[in-house]
Amino acid sequence: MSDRSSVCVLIPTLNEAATIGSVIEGFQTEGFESILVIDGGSEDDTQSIAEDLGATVIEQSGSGKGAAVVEAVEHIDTRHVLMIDGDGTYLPAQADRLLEPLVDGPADHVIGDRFADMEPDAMSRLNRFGNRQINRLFRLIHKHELHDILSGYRAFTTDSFERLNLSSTGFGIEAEMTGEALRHGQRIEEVPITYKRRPDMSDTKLHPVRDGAVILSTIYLIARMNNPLAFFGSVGILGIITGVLIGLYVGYRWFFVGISHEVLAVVSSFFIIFGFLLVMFGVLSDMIVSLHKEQRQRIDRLENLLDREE
Ligand SMILES: Nc1nc2c(ncn2[C@@H]2O[C@H](COP(=O)(O)OP(=O)(O)OP(=O)(O)O)[C@@H](O)[C@H]2O)c(=O)[nH]1
Ligand SMILES: [Mg+2]
Repeated sequence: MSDRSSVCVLIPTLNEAATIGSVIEGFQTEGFESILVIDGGSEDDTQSIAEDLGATVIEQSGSGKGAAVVEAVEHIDTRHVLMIDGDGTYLPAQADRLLEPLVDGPADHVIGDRFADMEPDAMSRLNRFGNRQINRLFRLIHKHELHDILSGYRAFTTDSFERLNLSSTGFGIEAEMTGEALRHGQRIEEVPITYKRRPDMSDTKLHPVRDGAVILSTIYLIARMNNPLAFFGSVGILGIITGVLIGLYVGYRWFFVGISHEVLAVVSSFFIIFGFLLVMFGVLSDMIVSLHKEQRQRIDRLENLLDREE
């Protein structure tokens, strides 16, 4: 069992009265004393239940899970943070699985992989499909083998979290944390966990279509920083393909029908030139990112050396 005193359990909540009590008690049974609930202004008894059990409760100043997590970490002064949803879908008894790679091993950020052991109806078909596609896209962009980047059960060092540039206020936060951690060269590990379904009397806060779109646009924006070639290149190649298709049509009409389409020919050239420019821009940005990464690794090494000497 890892040392509990270096860990703060962080629980973002919004109307989770049905489950918050058992989540907190679960962690107390496991020996955790520092439990911080960051509440989004629940209209049920979430806050009072948590307070009665001895947890620290803060009401967030803005709104959204992402904003809540960022605000909460500012209040934390332990070395490690264990983050979990308040909806009883994750098991406090599996805390050590997430903490061990952090406390004993080399990891900076540990993600609980829900797909390792998921109750059959824990995720709707739409959510499961969306999750899988999002993970696939993320792997494609980052070339890093992760399978559940949107998991809400994770552990990280407070230090490593503070280095991330996070701007997602809502459910984009998990994707952004993962992408940012990779961009900063942090060591991410995935461990298998159990994912249970929400109890009947509690309501999800996730809107699959709206939040799915937010998450996808977050991933695309992170790609701009981590893999600009994919970001600009994909749009560029789309432009080139569009231009070539229009060009083929113009050529066909000219050769076989004898009609010339000057305006379309100009549009086609525009798309092709614009596409090439974007791809070139992507290649150049990619070089800048690589150089920047090298410099940052050097700075990180120096920082670590200085830390050790102090
Ligand atoms: N502080 C705060 N917490 C929030 C907010 N929105 C959601 N949460 C909490 O964030 C956690 C995750 O939200 P869920 O609705 O469970 O989202 P999910 O796990 O992706 O979806 P489910 O599959 O339905 O469980 C829960 O503990 C929510 O209570 C918010 O605006 N502010
Ligand atoms: Mg949940």
